[in-house]
Amino acid sequence: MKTFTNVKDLGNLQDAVKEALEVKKNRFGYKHLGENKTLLMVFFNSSLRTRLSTQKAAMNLGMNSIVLDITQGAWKLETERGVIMDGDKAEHILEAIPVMGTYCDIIGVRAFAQFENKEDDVNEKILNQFIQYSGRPVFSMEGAAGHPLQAFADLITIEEYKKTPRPKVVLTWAPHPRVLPQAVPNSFADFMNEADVDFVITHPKGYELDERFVRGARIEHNQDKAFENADFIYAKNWSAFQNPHYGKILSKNMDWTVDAKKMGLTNNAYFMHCLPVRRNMIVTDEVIESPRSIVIPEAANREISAEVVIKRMLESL
Ligand code: AN0
Ligand code: CP
Repeated sequence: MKTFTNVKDLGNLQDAVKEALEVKKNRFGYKHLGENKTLLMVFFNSSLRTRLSTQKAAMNLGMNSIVLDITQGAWKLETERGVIMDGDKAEHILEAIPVMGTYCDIIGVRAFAQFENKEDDVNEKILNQFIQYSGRPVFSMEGAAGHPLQAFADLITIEEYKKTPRPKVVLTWAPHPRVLPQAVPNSFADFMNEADVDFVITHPKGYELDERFVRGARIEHNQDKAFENADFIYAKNWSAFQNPHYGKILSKNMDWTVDAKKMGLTNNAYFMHCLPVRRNMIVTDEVIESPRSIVIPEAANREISAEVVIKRMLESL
C-alpha cells in the first residue's frame, strides 16, 4: 500500500477487517517488518489518540518513529507556489516535504481543513503535496476531508460488538460550540457504505455532507425516527459543508444532544464517538458512562487500524 486516504486504499474491506482481527491477537508478530525502518509523523494540529496509537503501532512493528509538530519548533511553512516569501514564513513546503522524506521510510500526516479555501480542503491540498513530493508512502492521520484510520478502527469495533449479521448503524450530528471539520463523518460514511450494515445519517437540514463520501446513503432528518431499532449510535459534530455556509455553524440546538431518553428509542444500541468529546453538548454524562458506551475500546482499536496500515506499507517497500 502506497497511500491511505480513503476506504478504497484498503482493497477488499472484509479482508482488511479480518487482517485487523488477526493483528489484534498477534500485535507483536510482525516485528521483523519494521527493523531499521523509520516512521515520520507530521502534525499540523493537536492530537492525543492518533499520536499515541500510531506511535504504538509503529513500535509493535519494530519501527523507529520521529514526531514533528510543525507549529511548535519548526519553521513556518509557505504552501502557495509563486509567492514572494517576504512575510513570516521562512521555508517553503516544496523543500520541507522532500527533506522530511529523506529521513524516513513512511510518513503519516495530520492536516485539518483550514476553512479558508473550500477547494483546497476538498482536494486535500497539504496531504496530497506530501504524497506528490515526499517520495514515501503516505497515510492520513486526519486530513482536510477524511480520517480513515478512525473509520477503520470504528468498523473493527462494530465487527467486534455486533449481535446481528447486518446491524443498523446511525451517524448522528450533535451540537458543539466550535467549528469542526467534516473529516470524521465523511470517512465514517465512506467506510459504512462499503460495509455490511444498514447505514442511516441524521442531521439538521443544512448539514448535508460531501456526496463523494455519502454516496446516496439514507438521510433521516428526524433524529428520533433515525434512532428507532439502531444497534450503534455514532455521534459527531461537523460544520456545514454546502455553499454558501461552508465551515459555518448553523445550529447549536441541544435537542440533538444524545441522552438516555434518545438511547431508549434504540435496540439497546452501543454508543460510539471518535473522541475527544464535549460532554453534555454531544452526549450526556449518563450515556457516555453507561455500559453501552464503547468509546474506550473504540479508541483502543486505533492502535490496530494504524498497525494494519503501516504493516501493509512496510510490506510494499
Ligand atoms: C477534530 C475533528 O472534529 O475533526 C478531531 C477529531 C478526531 N476534533 C476537534 O477538533 C475537537
Ligand atoms: N480520534 C482522534 O483522532 O483523536 P485525536 O485527535 O486525539 O488524535
